Amino acid sequence: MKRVLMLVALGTLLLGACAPAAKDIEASEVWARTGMAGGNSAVYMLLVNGTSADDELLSASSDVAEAVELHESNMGANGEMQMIPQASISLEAGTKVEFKPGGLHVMLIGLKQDLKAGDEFELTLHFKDHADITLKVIVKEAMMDM
Ligand SMILES: [Cu+2]
Repeated sequence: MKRVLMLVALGTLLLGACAPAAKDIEASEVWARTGMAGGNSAVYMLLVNGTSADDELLSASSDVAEAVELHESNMGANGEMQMIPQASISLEAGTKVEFKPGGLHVMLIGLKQDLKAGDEFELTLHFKDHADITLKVIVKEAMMDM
């Protein structure tokens, strides 16, 4: 009886040691730039697909904005930053996609409330295959414009 209990305890330890490697789709470093009610903001994150299946981010939703879109900022021919709406963002198995100022971002259009540094809100990601993932987003002051 005692030996069985010890084996169970050891098994739990081994499982615990394996846990940190991402075996799922996970988002980290999730933050949004500050914004005013009626204005816009953007959410940035590191999205990792630790599964063995390709997937796609199709859309996102949040209660803090009238509309949420997937955008990519690009330098236009005239030297001005443009934001191009993305129908979806490919997330191949074992890869990561970085959403950052000047690149991919989740655009929050028509904020229903001020987003001040330190505020938190929820954002839900919708995938082609994976179940929805709801994230806690922390608002920060951004150094760079878009
Ligand atoms: Cu945008």
